[in-house]
Amino acid sequence: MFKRILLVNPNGRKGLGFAADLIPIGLEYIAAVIEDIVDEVRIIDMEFEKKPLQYFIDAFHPDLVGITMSATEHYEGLRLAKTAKENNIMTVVGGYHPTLVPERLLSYPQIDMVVRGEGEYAIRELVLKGSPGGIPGISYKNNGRLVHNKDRPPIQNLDLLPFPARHLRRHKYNHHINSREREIDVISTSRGCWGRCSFCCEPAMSKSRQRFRSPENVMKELLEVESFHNEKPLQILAVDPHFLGDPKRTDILCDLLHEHRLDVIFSVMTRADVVARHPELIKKMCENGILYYEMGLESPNIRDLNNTKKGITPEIQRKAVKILRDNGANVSGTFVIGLPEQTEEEIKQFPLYAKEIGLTSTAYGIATPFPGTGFYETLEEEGRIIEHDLTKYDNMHPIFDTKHITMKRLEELAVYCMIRFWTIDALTEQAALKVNNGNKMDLKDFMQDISKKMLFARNAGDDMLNGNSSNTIKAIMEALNDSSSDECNGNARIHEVVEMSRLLMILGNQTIQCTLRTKSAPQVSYIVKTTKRGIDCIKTVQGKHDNATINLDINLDTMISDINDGTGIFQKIKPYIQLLVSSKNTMQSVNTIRLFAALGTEAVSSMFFRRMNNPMEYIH
Ligand code: B12
Repeated sequence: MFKRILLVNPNGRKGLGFAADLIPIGLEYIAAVIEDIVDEVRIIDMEFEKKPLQYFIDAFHPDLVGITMSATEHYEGLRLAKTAKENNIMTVVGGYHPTLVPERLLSYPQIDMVVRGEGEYAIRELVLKGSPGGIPGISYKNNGRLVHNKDRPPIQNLDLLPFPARHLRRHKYNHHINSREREIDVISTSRGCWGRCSFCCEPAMSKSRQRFRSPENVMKELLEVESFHNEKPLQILAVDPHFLGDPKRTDILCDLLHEHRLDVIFSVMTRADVVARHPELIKKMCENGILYYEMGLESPNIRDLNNTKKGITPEIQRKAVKILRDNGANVSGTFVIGLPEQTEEEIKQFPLYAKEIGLTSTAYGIATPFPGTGFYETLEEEGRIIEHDLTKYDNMHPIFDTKHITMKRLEELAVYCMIRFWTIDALTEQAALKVNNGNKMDLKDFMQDISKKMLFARNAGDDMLNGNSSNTIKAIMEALNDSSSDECNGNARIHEVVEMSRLLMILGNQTIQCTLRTKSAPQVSYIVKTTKRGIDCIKTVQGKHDNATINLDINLDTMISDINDGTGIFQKIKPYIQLLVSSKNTMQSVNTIRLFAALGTEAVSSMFFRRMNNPMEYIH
């Protein structure tokens, strides 16, 4: 029997991991189910811990170390297991990646056992028995021979599982893009997904079957989560791959949410076809705080949708987005780029399509054949897998040779799509959703929102392009050039959404031109025309126009190297000095100072008014 269990989440953020801290809910389920039969179980999240695993082994003396792993955590997981083995401790790994490639993991001397699929009952039996023989769902080594015990049937009654052991958390998990006014948590209301998408690991993990908890059981956990966070306002992500897998159940859950009136905003991931079929339910969900939706739309092209067995059409995508938008929801659509048949011209249309159908947020994942999936095996047989470093299997790096696009170009296209989508009108649209109660958004909050998004893009992008900023700049400039037009688009409504009357009063009538320069691409300028009443026009133009009253020049090459190297005060003010220097004459310099003064006044007064509204802030 095992008595002291140490569960470990390896470090290594990837992609969306830079947007929010990832709560290891899988390990919390594992811990919850063995807590009553062991002396002690602990969870350590190496993303946050300052000390190495050896420190925890010395302090806790575990007799079993369990590690959760996704493909990108393959090497880190193996490194942690090696440390455990050097201390003669038995090791077990679980999660999507080990489930898909158990033999590969067991080929390493430091891995003793792999739990395939859902881990709760397998680990409980393992802990009680002290060895893996005959326990369904476990693969292990017996005198050097690989043994795969029979599959464990998926858990049918999920209500019988204890709630995740949140009380074992040693860290505060935060969102890095959304407001910090809400604490975050996660909940799992179902397991699996009935979709058969070829690029997803779910068909292998859950055999395309979905099982559900009862709405009453979910509500009971939500009340526990609320009290765990001391009744503070919450933002909860449902980790279900397909939250709306059983619409009747969601309907009852909405009734319960209505009854309990928790201060919770929910984010869910779901298929577009179910949304399109249930407009009334969506209305009810939005009325009860289920306000953020992420749908895997994958592609506007029916060929891609068919090839990936997605089972939806562009008409369904449009309908689903419209229903959600009509109900005031935030609608994010994820697209998959770099599928074998796609061309560059097609991919460049994705962000335009995303805007056209009304998405408020999008992401463009690079098609990743995860080892153990049919997608991987087909490409491997054709000899097309080029990238074998598993840390790059994160939907952000090209892994195989597509028919029409080089791997380097595909990376650039991922950046291109993001920049092409996230123009000022998309940002305004998102701000409008946040203020649909009639109040305008604070300018400072709006700017902060943008800078958080930029920071996220920078961190995720850096990880993706390995700090190769010249590729990024090239893709950014290309997207900006492609989106340039002489027309002012609908984005001029920004002053209706963001509070900027003080700023505009000080600024008056101006034509502000912000020019982005770089060695490797033609320059692009943003032109913003302001009056005392509002912003008349924002447009992107190629090159630089002569009729501006304020000229701001940004050299992207030096700015990026400054950001990367500099932390000192001079480095911080240098960009402003450079902007002043870019004025062509005294009048332009005066106007530029006016712009900074207006921005400064705005920042100070918004801080002051906010403090007046929230006197508690004085107390700290
Ligand atoms: C929710 C989710 C997220 C959330 C995470 C939220 C959080 N936890 O805070 C968000 C949206 C942030 C996210 C981000 C990403 N995700 Co994700 N995500 C999922 C999803 C939908 C569900 C995972 C989940 O929580 N399941 C519920 C829990 C309870 O189950 P579980 O963790 O699997 O644990 C159970 C078993 O696996 C097992 N188990 C797990 N660990 C262990 C350990 C031991 C010792 C034992 C015994 C058992 C065991 O027992 C547990 C209980 O039954 C899956 C699946 C899908 N269909 O899309 C993808 C998935 C896990 N994600 C994936 C990817 C690629 C990513 C990103 C790289 C995408 C991106 N480019 O941004 C990032 C990575 C972020 C990072 N690591 O920094 C891949 C991983 C592929 C692979 N083979 O490794 C998946 C499988 C999707 C896919 N493409 O098929 N993701």
